[in-house]
Amino acid sequence: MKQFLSLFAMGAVLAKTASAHYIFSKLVIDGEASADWQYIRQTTRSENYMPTKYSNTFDNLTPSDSDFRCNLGSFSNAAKTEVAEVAAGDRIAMRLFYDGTIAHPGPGQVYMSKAPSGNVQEYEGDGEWFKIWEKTLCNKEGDLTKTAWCAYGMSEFEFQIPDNTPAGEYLVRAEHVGLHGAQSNEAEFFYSCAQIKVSGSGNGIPSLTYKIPGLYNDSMELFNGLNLWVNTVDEVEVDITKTPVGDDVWDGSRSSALRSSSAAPSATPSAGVRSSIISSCSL
Ligand SMILES: *[C@@H]1O[C@H](CO)[C@@H](O)[C@H](O)[C@H]1NC(C)=O
Ligand SMILES: [Cu+2]
Repeated sequence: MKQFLSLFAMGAVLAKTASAHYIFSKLVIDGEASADWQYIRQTTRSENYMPTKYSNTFDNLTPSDSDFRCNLGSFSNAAKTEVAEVAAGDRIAMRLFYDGTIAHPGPGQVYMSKAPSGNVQEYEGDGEWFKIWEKTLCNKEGDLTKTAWCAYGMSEFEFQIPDNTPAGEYLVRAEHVGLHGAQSNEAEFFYSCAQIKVSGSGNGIPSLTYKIPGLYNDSMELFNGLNLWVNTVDEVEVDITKTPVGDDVWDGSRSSALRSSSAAPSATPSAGVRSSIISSCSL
């Protein structure tokens, strides 16, 4: 955020406070929030809400590392993290630590990965990941540095486990990316993973899968080069399509998903998502 200090001195001071940052710590099932880290693997970072970045890192963790899967050291807590039972088709949510809100501009997404052994508490997340939820630009006329983004002001991501998800144990990785520092290769990634056991008789096959790390890199302009204060909404959308953020989410089907030719953000946030938008500027 060094550039910010000179450009936006007031905002940048706020940016240094913990309240500007966030991490998903609670799983919400049937409207009821779990305890922090009951179902979500706790990171071993000294300040768990700090972002992961490509440069000017907090503790050397970058999106190119294995721990970009579920956050630093979190696999060491996997065995003591419970596994939540859900049915395919259920709507669940991942909520932020301290009921914080997302105070950075950028996309939010949820990925899942099935534990090949059947036991998610032993799964490092080195298998295939697929995307089940995506929120990019909801208000294209809005301020790209704030409320243009669907996720801005949210305190949780609410999403559906696709109807046809095969039964088994999965990691569910919620992620928000703050793009306010992308002009200096300092996009900020906030993410963690829940452990769930999906029941049902689903037989869907995710057609578009990713590895983590490998999902993103800093040759992608969205994370390194984009400038939300300078670029147009069209330019932002083009940059989105050149990353997995622009890929279609898997809807549970067996047929292969087509890669979208243009970003197709949902027009409205999902019904259960809190829509309170915070008005203060805390970069
Ligand atoms: C970054 O990702 C893109 C898209 O997957 C890929 O084409 C490119 O080769 C990658 N660049 C590096 C340096 O890994
Ligand atoms: Cu920040």
